Amino acid sequence: MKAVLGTTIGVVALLLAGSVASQPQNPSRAISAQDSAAVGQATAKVIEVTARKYEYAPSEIHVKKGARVRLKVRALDRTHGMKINLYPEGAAEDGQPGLRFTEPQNNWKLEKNQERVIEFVAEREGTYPLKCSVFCGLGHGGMKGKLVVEE
Ligand SMILES: [Cu+2]
Repeated sequence: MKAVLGTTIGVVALLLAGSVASQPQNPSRAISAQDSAAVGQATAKVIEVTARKYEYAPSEIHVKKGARVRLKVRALDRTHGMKINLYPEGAAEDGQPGLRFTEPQNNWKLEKNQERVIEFVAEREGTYPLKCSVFCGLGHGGMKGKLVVEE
């Protein structure tokens, strides 16, 4: 009984020690995450993109692998959309996506004249097709662009 009690106390002590030990780590991790976010924001590559019937400008967006990218997208003439592939052309569409978006989505509605900020880290090189995801007229199916992540 004594041995069991001793073990129980030992386990509780370990758990307490563990939680105490892990507490200082949590704030520091939060701080370092904030710092890297701040650094990321400071170093994000900002690219302005416009959307209108039936094209994006620029139609090809080039970024460097590893870059944090902030697209500022604006629809000029009516509502459009932008859906960006998570995987590069030719890659198997499973596992880690090649683009890591800060929002859990890869498809945005673009209201006319409202700037939409789309932010991601370009993790894997390749060509990522993007296209309009809101029906906008006869040419909608051809409203496409490319995001090219280069080594
Ligand atoms: Cu469209």
